[in-house]
Amino acid sequence: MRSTAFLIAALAEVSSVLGAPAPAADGRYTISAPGIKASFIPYGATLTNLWVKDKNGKDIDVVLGYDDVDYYPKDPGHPVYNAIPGRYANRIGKATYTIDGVVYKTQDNDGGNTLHSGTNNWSFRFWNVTAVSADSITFSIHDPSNSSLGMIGAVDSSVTYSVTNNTWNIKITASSPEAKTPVLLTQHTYFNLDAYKNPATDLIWDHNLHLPYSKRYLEADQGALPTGKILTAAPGSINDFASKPDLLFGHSRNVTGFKGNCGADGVCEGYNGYWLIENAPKDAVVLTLSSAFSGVKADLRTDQPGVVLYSCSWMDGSAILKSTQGISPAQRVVKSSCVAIEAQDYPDGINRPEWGRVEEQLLGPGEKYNWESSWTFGLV
Ligand SMILES: *[C@@H]1O[C@H](CO)[C@@H](O)[C@H](O)[C@H]1NC(C)=O
Ligand SMILES: *[C@@H]1O[C@H](CO)[C@@H](O)[C@H](O)[C@H]1NC(C)=O
Ligand SMILES: *[C@@H]1O[C@H](CO)[C@@H](O)[C@H](O)[C@H]1NC(C)=O
Ligand SMILES: *[C@@H]1O[C@H](CO)[C@@H](O)[C@H](O)[C@H]1NC(C)=O
Ligand SMILES: CC(=O)N[C@H]1CO[C@H](CO)[C@@H](O)[C@@H]1O
Repeated sequence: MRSTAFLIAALAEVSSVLGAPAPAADGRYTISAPGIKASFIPYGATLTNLWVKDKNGKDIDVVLGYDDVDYYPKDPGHPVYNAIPGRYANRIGKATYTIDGVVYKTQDNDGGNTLHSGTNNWSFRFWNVTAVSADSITFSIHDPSNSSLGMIGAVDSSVTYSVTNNTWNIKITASSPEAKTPVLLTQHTYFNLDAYKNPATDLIWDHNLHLPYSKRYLEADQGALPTGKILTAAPGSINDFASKPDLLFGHSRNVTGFKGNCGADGVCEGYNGYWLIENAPKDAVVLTLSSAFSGVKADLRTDQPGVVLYSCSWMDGSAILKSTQGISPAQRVVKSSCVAIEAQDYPDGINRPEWGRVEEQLLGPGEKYNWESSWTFGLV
């Protein structure tokens, strides 16, 4: 009798003949191109591993995650590791928004606000794999109307990840054929470009961060909800990443206010906010993250008007590392040891007509949502 293992092997052979890789036994799909290799799982349309070359020519896995793919849905912390949160990422202020005079209440799951759409969050769902090749994979999701409180009208979305010569490309599309609804998507990617292998520190503060087109950022309250005000960072000040290409991410680490710079009445250290990308030429690199230790440099290009930076203040040291990362089995994902970088539209823009983003953030019949970014890896 033919065993399941035999059938899986036979299927893998057929698909490799066709050029389409089958998933590994644990369900992970791996795609590759010169200088880059990436693995994904259907849960949350999640990137689990991203290997690029370090300064010694070695492959280094630069994103956070778990070896055990079955642990992602169980993880009580659920940091949205490299997944697609939706249908409206980040916060909806006071768990309320209004379309054409009708007030909608969403779920309060974040101190009075809605975070990542509450129980409607796409990062907790198993997406369908709708296309796969040696260097590309597409995940799709059908999100029924009101499948959580206050998000009316079905939304269909898909994300295509592909790799080409040192570059990870991400394209997201969505449509909302039944009703006008808030849609704001992102790839919630967590980096540590040293793969936790720097003996001097696991903290992210020695990475360099440059956002040449991001002098301005959104002021936020203690709950990380934008207040509506747009502020300009003075050169060298705590929220400045625009004035110089060689600023350390933690350049203000020892300045009063660094602890508390991201709210929670002084408890959130570092960054959890939104920087505008303004007057960037088409296809310009809008953000560079790099590390002298590994020598890896990551350049972001995006069609989005800004980026969320979150420096992992809420990581409590309980999450384990992948076997591809770290230098000791005792290492954990400690506070401020990573950075999530999320290219997206203005958080809570549906509630801020003064920003002029409301129409951009509502998707309705006959319209198409498009989101595109890429990360190109090289050496510093
Ligand atoms: C996956 O596809 C099936 C069949 O079309 C559909 O019933 C299901 O809702 C889809 N899953 C998601 C997450 O969209
Ligand atoms: C959406 O679901 C909630 C329950 O979760 C219900 O109270 C509300 O009436 C529903 N809204 C619509 C428009 O169906
Ligand atoms: C691939 O990338 C490297 C480094 O960025 C570059 O030198 C090379 O020309 C690229 N090759 C192709 C085929 O684009
Ligand atoms: C900032 O503080 C850290 C941790 O206390 C320390 O290691 C570092 O030397 C300080 N840097 C400066 C420039 O004072
Ligand atoms: C934070 C939060 O609301 N998480 C929810 C995301 O969605 C899943 C499945 O719909 C829920 O089980 C989680 O509680």
